Amino acid sequence: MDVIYSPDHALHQSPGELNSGEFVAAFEKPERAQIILDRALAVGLGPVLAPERFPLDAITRIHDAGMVDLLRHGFAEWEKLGRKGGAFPFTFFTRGFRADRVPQNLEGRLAHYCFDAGTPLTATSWQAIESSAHVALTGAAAIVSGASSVFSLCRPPGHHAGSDHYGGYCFLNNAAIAAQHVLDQGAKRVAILDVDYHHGNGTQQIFYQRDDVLLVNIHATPEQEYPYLLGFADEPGAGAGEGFNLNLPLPWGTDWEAWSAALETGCRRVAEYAPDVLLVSLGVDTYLGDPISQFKLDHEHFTRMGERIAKLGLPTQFVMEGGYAVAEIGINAVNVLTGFEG
Ligand code: Q9C
Ligand code: ZN
Repeated sequence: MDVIYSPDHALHQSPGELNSGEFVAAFEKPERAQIILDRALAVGLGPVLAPERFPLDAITRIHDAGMVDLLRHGFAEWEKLGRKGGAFPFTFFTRGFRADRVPQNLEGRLAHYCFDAGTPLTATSWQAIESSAHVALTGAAAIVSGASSVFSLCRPPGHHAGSDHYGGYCFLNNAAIAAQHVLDQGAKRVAILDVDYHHGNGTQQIFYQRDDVLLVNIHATPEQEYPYLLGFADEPGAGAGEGFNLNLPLPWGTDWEAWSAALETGCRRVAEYAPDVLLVSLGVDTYLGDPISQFKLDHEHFTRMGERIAKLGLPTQFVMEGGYAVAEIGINAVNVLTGFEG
């Protein structure tokens, strides 16, 4: 399958993140995408293509214009204030605060839109963020043109970014932007299967009230794991979207046996929905060696995962999300794709 990749991802290099009360080196780093690309080339997965450019409208179909403006221009303001390091908030929006007033002040805008201290903006972050969305959009366009599968090697990842909030190493929701593009080009129904270790809270928020996107999420239970505040089993969707959100939370320590049972449940729901297109939010932080995660999948399980997804027989776009065991990330991600190809 074609691999969509831009070297511009390396323009986002997080200076660090808050982890258990300490500022530590970022887990989400440029080597991740480079190693996945190297592995894709080594196994001859397919031609590597550069992304096309898309109008900003393809992004603001999903995201609040004020948030996009902060991502584009926030760091320049931060720099003018003489700040060192990446731009991120020190105070956060929560219950009781005014949701209807977007502050003009930079600190206020960061507090309004950003929900954690792991997602800093740097001088060149926007170029990487935009390129990642374009990598997703180019993959979506390939599917619209009749490709049976494509791999969008997105970085930074996207599934924690909601319509008007960002965090969890994610700025723009690449998978959601791709899904909307496919719908805007005439598809009637899109399913998103999110296999990242963490719950895709942003994707859920974006499509929660809609029935034209089915979202199935397999992830570590928020009772134990980030993002803590969303991703429980009793979140079925609302309004027209009721019945079109399926969360399959699993406890720390989950192995392939339990994880693959959830995949089976999720795949059956996708098949029942009979979408025109399947998008896979492909995180491989379910790997047993992942430094921030607590599931127990090994290399060969990623191959099995790809094989099961292929059995759905749907045009499928894979969009890269998380995975932080950098040395093994290429093997794990590409195993899903070669498993899919059979
Ligand atoms: N103790 C994705 O996988 N917090 N994002 C980690 C580590 C944030 C993960 C803290 C995890 C975000 C796309
Ligand atoms: Zn993750």
